[in-house]
This record gives sequence, C-alpha cells and structure tokens, in this order.
Amino acid sequence: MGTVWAEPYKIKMVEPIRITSVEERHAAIREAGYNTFLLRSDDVYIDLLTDSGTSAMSDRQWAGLMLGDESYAGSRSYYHLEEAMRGVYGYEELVPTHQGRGAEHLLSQILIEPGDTVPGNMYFTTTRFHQEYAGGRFADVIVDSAHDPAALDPFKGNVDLTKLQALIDEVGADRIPYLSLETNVNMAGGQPVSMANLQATYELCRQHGILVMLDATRALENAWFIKQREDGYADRSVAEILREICSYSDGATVSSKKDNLVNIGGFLALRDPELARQARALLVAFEGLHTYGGMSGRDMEALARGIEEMVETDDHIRARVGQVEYLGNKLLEAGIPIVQPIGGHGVFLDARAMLSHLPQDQFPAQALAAEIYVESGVRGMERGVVSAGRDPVTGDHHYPELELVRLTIPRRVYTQAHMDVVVEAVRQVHTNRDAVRGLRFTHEPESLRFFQARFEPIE
Ligand code: P70
Repeated sequence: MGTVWAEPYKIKMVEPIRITSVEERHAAIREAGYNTFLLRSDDVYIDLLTDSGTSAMSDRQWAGLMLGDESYAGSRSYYHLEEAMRGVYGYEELVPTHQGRGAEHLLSQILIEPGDTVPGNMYFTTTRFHQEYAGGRFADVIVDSAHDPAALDPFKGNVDLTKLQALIDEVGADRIPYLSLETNVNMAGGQPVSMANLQATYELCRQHGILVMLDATRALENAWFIKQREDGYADRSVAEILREICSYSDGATVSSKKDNLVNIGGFLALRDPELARQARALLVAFEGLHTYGGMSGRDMEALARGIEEMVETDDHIRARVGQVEYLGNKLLEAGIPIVQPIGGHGVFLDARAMLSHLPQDQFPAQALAAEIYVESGVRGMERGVVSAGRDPVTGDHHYPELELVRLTIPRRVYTQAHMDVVVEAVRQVHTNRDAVRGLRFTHEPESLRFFQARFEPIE
C-alpha cells in the first residue's frame, strides 16, 4: 500500500442536502433550546451529530434487505448473523438486541447486584445508566492521560492497573461482578486500548474472579490503531487483531450502528452458555424472541453482511479513520485546540480551551456546538458537563475534565470537500470565540439529560 489512501468504493446513489441561511439557523437553534439533539435534520447541512446508525450501507447490504427472512422463529438471517459474529468476534453465544443499550440493559441486569461496583475505562452515558439502574456504581479506572486533551499518549483508552487493583482492595473482588472495558473509548475522544493492556487487564481480573466485558462497539477502529501503533501488529490484518482483542474478554456488548455499518441493531455476545441462558430469559421479555431480539429479519441480514464487510480487507477501516484524521489535521493546522491524538470516529474540539471565558457551569461545549451550527449548519454534539449529568447521591453536576464538542464522522457518507467546509466553519467560530455566551437550563430531564435538555443564553 502506498501512503495515499482513497475510499474502497464508488458512489451509486446520492441524497441531496440543503444549505440554510444564517437567519433560518438562528431561529432553528432557538426553537431547539440550544440543543443540537432537538434540531430537525432538514435544518442541518453537514450532520456530524453522531456516527451511530448514520453510515451508508453497501449494495450488498441493501440486497440483503430483500433477502431477509422475516420468520418469527429460527430466521435464516439470524443464523447468518450468528455465523458472522462467531467468525469475526469469536464469541460462541449471540443474544441479538435492538441496539447497544438493549444489550447493556441485559448484561447489567444479569450480572449486577445492588451495591456492586463496576469499574470501567471512562463512563459511557447509556452504559453507566444501566449499571446504576441495576443498583451498581461505576468507578473510573482509565489512565490519567485520558482526561488530558493535549496528552499525546498513543493508548489513552488503557486501564490503569494500579487504580483497578486499588479498587479491588477497597471494595473486594466479590463486589465487582465485571470490568466494563470499552474499545476506542468514545468519551475520551475515540482513543484506543493497547493489546498489551487488554491482556494484562484480563489476567488481573481473572486472578480475582472478575469477568471482563467489552464494549466492542468501535473495536474495529481500535484494531486499526493497534496495527498502526503497537509493536508486532503492523503486518497483521485488522480481522486478526479484532479477534485477538475479543480473546481477552468473557463477552461483549455491541452497538452495531457504528463499526458494523448498519442503521439499527446490536447484540450481546458471551462465552458462558449459562449467562447466555439468563440473558435470553430477559431478552424475550424486553426485546423479542431469542432469534431476533429487537431486529427484523432484514436488519439481521444487513448486519451479518456489514460485519463480514468491515473486515474483508483493511482498506475500509483505513479510509474511515483516514478521513477523520484528514479533518483533525486540518483543524490542527488552523490552530484549533482538539483532543490529541486524533480519534477513530470523530474530532473532538476542546471547548474549555476555546471558550476559556466561560465557566463550566455555563456549559461551554453546549454553547460551542450551538454556535458552530448557527455559523455553518454543521451539527456536532456536546460531550461535557451536560452529558456527564448529576451524581445520583449528592445531586451535584459531575464536572468532567473533558469539555468537548464532538464532530463525528458517519462512515462512507461525506466527502473530503465536506470536511473542508467543516474546517472553515470551526475556524470562523474560533476567530469570533470571545463573543460566544454561556447557557443556562430552561428544562433539565432527570436522566440522560443531554438528549432532551433545553437552554437559553445568559445575557
Ligand atoms: C454515539 C452513540 C452509542 C454507544 C456507544 C458506546 C461506546 C454503547 C452505545 C449505545 C449514540 C449515543 C448514545 C448516547 C448518547 C449520545 C449518543 N453511542 N456504547 O453517538 O448504543 O446507541 O446503539 O444504544 O458509543 O456515540 P446504542
């Protein structure tokens, strides 16, 4: 392979998008309570809210929709999905769900007892919600560098084994049902875990009888970074690396709306048939029969094909991460503060550095996301104090060190020229950053507040 990469596909169908005027966008963001989750997509030009469920499927996946088997029980598409999951991830037991949080719900319910502690390499919103909903408490054991946007550590997703050991000593291994280990940590800025750390973490947990459950939602992106950055992996395929990642775990939850290249779907994968039996007992009550979970037959067929396709060659993931790095490098050249190294699924703007005149309780990242939208029609997502929510015991805001706006790139959807437009927009806001005002709540939902919260600017 040369050093110049390109997309390993050509475009067969397009979806028109509309550029709105700045006046329209002012009105739209006011109506949306300064929350980009509440904008209508018709009012958005380039949508970088999320890489979740927003990927473009291939012609083979679309063809699979026609071939999906909609039988209630024993669908052929389920068996195809099972075969694909086993082949690519290497787990034996498949529990299909409607999306990632469905799998998190089942896993939390079968493993967590009230009063338990669940360590993890940084929280994820829905994951922590389900851990707390099951009566557990989340404990962060990620390396310190993960909380520093400027730290250039190549594996900022790693578990800090000293923190993990200290937690085991403090609460006792019998109160830790499992470690929740996220690959390519979303809230840290799409930062990978090294293979050496995965292995060491698994060994430490095994010594104490603690299970390791991956959040393998973006494990493919993690595999690519291991190939790029870790000794001994440069000549291995991402397919092999992904299998090895999963080998250091007892199971995984996956939101298939990311790596797996589908618009909806997910699964829980396990090695232990007894745990799988318990999960399926809940599955039939909360999601659907064990051979479809929350998916239609066509969803499962498209998913099976997406799983196979993502690792067929390394060219797909190379172009995917390459596009994210293209955007990140252009922003760096423009002097914009972003999380480094550049992550796998998006570029994360450091709102704390950019809007240093705003205190964190005026929600700088929320304000920055709204401002970028008004400037350009580009939609990003707050990943800061609003997302972090409140401590369930004290009721105070969690104040995360990372106060970020995520510009998340859907897979196979936008072009390099779109990325150039994004750079232009962020530059413009950066130039006028001192004029950006803080926000206050006008409506604050009790849980997962970032989705539906409303704000107004502080005069
Ligand atoms: C995002 C999406 C979903 C997600 C994830 C990881 C590492 C589980 C899930 C849940 C969607 C999202 C979710 C909550 C807040 C904002 C956005 N992440 N684990 O945009 O999967 O959505 O399928 O239930 O990233 O990052 P699902």
